[in-house]
Amino acid sequence: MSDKDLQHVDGAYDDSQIQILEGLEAVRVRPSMYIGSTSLVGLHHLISEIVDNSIDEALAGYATHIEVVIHKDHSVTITDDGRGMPVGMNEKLGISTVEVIHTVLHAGGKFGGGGYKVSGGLHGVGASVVNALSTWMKVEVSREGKVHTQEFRRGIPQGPLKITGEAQHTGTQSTFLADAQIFDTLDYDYDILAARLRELAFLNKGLRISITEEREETPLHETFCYEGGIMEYVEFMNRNKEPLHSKVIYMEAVLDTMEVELALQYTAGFVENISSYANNIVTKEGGMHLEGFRRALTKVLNDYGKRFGYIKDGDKLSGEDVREGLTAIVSVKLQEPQFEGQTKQKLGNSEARTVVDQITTEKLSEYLEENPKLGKQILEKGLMAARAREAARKAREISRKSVLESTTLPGKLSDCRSKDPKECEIYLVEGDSAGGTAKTGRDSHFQAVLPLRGKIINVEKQRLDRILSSDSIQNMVAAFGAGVGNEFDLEKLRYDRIIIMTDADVDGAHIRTLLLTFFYRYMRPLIDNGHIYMAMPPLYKVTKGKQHRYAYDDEQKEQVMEEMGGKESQFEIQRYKGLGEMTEHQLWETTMDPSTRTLRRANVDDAKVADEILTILMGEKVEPRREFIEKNANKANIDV
Ligand code: 0RA
Repeated sequence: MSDKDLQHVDGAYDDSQIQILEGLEAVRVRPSMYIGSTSLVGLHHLISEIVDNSIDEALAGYATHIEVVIHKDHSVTITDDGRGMPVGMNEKLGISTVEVIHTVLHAGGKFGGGGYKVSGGLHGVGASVVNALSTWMKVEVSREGKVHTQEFRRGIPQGPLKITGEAQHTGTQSTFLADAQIFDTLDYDYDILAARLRELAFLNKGLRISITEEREETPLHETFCYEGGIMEYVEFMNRNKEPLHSKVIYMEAVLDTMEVELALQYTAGFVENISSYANNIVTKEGGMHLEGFRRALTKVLNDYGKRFGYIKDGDKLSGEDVREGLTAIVSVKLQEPQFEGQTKQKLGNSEARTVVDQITTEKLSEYLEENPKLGKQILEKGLMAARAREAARKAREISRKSVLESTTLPGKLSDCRSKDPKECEIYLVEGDSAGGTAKTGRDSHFQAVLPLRGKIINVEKQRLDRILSSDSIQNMVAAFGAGVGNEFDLEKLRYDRIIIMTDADVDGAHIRTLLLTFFYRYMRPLIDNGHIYMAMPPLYKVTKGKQHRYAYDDEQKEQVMEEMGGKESQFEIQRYKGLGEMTEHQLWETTMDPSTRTLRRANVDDAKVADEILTILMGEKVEPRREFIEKNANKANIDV
């Protein structure tokens, strides 16, 4: 620093001034220590620092509008209509408060004594850091009927705060040009900034925030203002989803100086989407406020469920169950936020847990009492999730057992003698009677048979969780030996070919649909790698004298008869009502003998269509897409 830089400071070339200049210099030497990085992220940080101060003024109840303008020359102006920064003299330092704010490190947010209840405080470094990292900066404060202006270059005041005009309103306007010597880029990303400003508008209901980008030929401009605050945020987050209830549940309260706002809405989906904030800062790692919310949500829904008979004695919904399909925002504003964790994005204040828990418990219980229909819907959704989770757990357990101790094969399985998976195949057969025929008729060296209980699935009522808990499915998991779900391991598969052998009727088609869907969702590699086949048992046996042939549908039957020739009365036609009606020899000859049988390999499309159909039929999707079903069911050889 040269003496010339300090000359404006009337005579006060003392220790405090030197300290200030050393402070600003430190920021320029190690900018990342103050703003994280000098990349685009750091550049955007400059705007946040200034905007945060204006947000604080809005939180204090004074500012209602914040405007951000990105100019052609890469400078940025941020304007608010608050009270205006204090312009009086700071006696201790001998300079104006405006100058203190722009030159003294860590002065942000906490200056002015008793100024704010809460502050965005993660950075708290504020205007002085922005100033130090800007080629130039200009601040204009309107208050007490005057405009007060001060300019800086690389943090150094170019003169004291001066009155430069008359003011009709109050407010603060800051313009700065980020220093190209410091930042890798000065190219602000409009979309990123707009998204952050929109988020801030959601988090501070009623606050109007606008952004203008003047660099484009046709300037971009957006204004964000949400009277509903985070309630509208949840609606926005769910805009492409199917809400379970039309109204977002919203709660707010102030307890022990902490402001808590909660908004939640369940969707028909399964993903949990909860964002938490402390003083407008996203807490990606969660923290105490989120813990309080989760704990209360689980507790309230369990209590409610028990009281109204949805949950039976001894049963319990887990946290995961009650959060399935939930979109929520937890936003707290508190006096001294403690940010912890790897990325300082976790709220550490333990009082936040108590307060959020208390408010959620009280308000949500109240809300459910008043809206029993919604209470029922939420409880049913949670119970569904609990069932699915239990079924998945069971299936995992079974597969783990079977992988570890491969001797515990299901009792229903008639395994083959060969232990070489490459030559082995397994027939999944509908019903015990057909299973018996297949078992006697097969070549037991390489062919295994697993009868599946041919119970017809009531697609209106059944969901995948039930399917997973069925004996048949569990037997398959154990027999295949490769696990299920995320733990599925193709290497462990005990059979190269898995052949679905069902009757050629509607029930058979249902079972086939169900199996394909199950493989698609829980054993996907089986489909992707072509291990799934569909057997094609014939529908007719056409006999003429000592000759006989099989036909797979009516058309083929006619064709076969024509080919064999002769009068109608010479033919004996047998129609198989099911596989169980065939003799073991017939079954072998038509469907199981590798040299004569026809197998159809199931592909991803078949499985996808099956999955889609089952999903729709089971009501996972609200809008039934009949047209889709009918169009595709044919293609995939599935009856509905
Ligand atoms: C402290 C006290 C007062 C205003 C502010 C801070 C203030 C700071 C910023 C930063 C950006 N915009 C701002 N608006 C206001 C006013 C104290 C009083 O009027 O008594």
